[in-house]
Amino acid sequence: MVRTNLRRHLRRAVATGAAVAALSGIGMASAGSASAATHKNGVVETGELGLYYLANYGTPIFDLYFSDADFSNDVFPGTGIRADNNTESDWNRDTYTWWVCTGYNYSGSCGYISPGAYGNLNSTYKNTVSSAYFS
Ligand SMILES: [Ca+2]
Ligand SMILES: [Ca+2]
Repeated sequence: MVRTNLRRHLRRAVATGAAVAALSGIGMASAGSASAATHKNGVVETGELGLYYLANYGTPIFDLYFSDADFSNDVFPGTGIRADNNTESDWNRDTYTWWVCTGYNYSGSCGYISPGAYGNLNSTYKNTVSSAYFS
């Protein structure tokens, strides 16, 4: 139920920039009934960074609540698809800035995703992200 709603509203937000306000409203409304975000359950909850397998928020989703220095031991939750070097779009649903890096242990090229920001990863980060942290 929650997953379905999130996906529907995310798609709306992507399709029309004007829906961003509505998306925020949904997040606040659900915060009262939902508990803390569940790390790596395939749903981008409040406080998480979502990294998507495909561009334009195509699922499955690798969702991070904690920083992860090495994606090589991760798959997209519920799948056998590796998360390392395999993500094409992002959604920062956190109040912190998240950084994604092309190398392990936050090395290589690192780029930031501001709180609330979402988009397709550019050519530097598309299918190259191997670690991520918030600050
Ligand atoms: Ca989650
Ligand atoms: Ca890991």
